[in-house]
Amino acid sequence: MTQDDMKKAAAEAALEFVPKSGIIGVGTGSTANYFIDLLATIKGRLDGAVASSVATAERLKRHGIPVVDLNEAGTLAVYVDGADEATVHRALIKGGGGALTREKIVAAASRSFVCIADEGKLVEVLGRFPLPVEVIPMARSLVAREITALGGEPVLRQGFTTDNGNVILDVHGLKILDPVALEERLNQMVGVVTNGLFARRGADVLLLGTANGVRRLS
Ligand code: ABF
Repeated sequence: MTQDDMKKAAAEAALEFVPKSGIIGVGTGSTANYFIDLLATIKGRLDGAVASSVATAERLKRHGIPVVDLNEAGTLAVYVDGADEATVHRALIKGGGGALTREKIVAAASRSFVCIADEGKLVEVLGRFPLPVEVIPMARSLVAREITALGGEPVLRQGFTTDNGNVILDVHGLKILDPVALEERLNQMVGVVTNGLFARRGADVLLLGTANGVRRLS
């Protein structure tokens, strides 16, 4: 079984969390793309979807799934999205694709967050994947100094601007033993828009594609 097969299997398992009607949230990345393609097969029962990125909105539209503004959608029943790293406690690092702020907003607006990934994303300690931090451009150096003081090595993502017009610092060299505390600490830094730790509100359900089927953690 390839990594892509495992992503697809996780995406397929997420279909059972799609309600019989209404609007759902849809994330970004290759695993989320598999989910969007599968969602197209049951699109008749949905009123639409809120997208966590411009790229996802375009893919949804190509499949004929109406894209709804979150401000018009109210509370969403479920948000389905991938991750860059996950623990068995369902704490996540997200944002490798740069859409972390919108992803966190859509997750916060959803009653349930179903995370889909291949088993290669499961780690004991978060941090081998560089932690993305979205920063207002004029605060880039200030925030980088504060992150360095915390023991991280921030690297500016070159040639990248977020959908919100900001920059991303990818923080290397972290061993994140207390993801909730680090998420809160980073959120308090002036100039930080969002960080890629989803720990205060992690996934409610984690569906991991493995060589032996889909492992469900909830
Ligand atoms: C989004 O897509 C991001 O939060 C994460 O960075 C990425 C995972 O991508 P993939 O499914 O391609 O590994 O969910």
